[in-house]
Amino acid sequence: MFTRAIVRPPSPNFADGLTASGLGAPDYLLALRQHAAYCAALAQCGLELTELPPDARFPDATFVEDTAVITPRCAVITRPGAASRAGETAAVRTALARFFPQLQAIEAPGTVDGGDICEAENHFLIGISERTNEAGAQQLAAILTDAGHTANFVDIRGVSGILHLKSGLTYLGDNRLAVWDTLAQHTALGGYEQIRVATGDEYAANCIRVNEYVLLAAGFPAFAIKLRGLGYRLIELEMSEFQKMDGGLSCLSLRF
Ligand code: CIR
Repeated sequence: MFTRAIVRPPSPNFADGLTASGLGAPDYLLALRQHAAYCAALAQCGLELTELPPDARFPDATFVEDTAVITPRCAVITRPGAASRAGETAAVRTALARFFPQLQAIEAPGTVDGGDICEAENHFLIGISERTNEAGAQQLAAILTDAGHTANFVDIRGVSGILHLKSGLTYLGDNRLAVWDTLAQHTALGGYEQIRVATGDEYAANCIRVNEYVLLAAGFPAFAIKLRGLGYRLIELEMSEFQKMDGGLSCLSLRF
């Protein structure tokens, strides 16, 4: 069960962040409304939110998930793989220190983006990507295993169109992964029941299980029907402005 989340609304220069989506510039006011609806959904799931102030020095800082990895046994400040995002961790470190006196951290030359880390019960899938390098993945795996978790690596550098591991998959609970067709054969993912996300619906794979609900991007009716058919209670959220900046549902919060 999650009880808390950290969120950070987009700053007015949100459109200056990194993106390769080719979907055009986001509308800031619409992004704010979508962010508010996202926060309301987390509250509906029973979470108490800590809201960090936007910071115009870091237009990607609304994607707060990338700055930390939090488990029931440890909390780790990451070292984001994009130079423009490095400074985002300071405010998150301060906020998390309240809840986690023993914060750990990824050190140079390691880089880790939280979006590459998928928690599946006690096991962690660690994506190695353009953002999370092997040194960072090794450091994180060592921290997690010291804490009593298990971890393995999923190298996604050859998978086209993926930014982070969790752009392409979500752990739904009950040994189930929602996963892109193009990732499904990955050897590291063989042990899970796979709920396939069809080509064309890729953005929907970044959903999040939060207590009794699954939060899902709006606009993917076939995938929503599939999840409802499996018994999940869905909250569908408009995410268009975050999608333009290559961000998904998971990236907008740190849940613990
Ligand atoms: C970036 O490229 O870093 C941001 N524009 C989007 C980050 C999305 N984060 C995530 O998927 N965890």
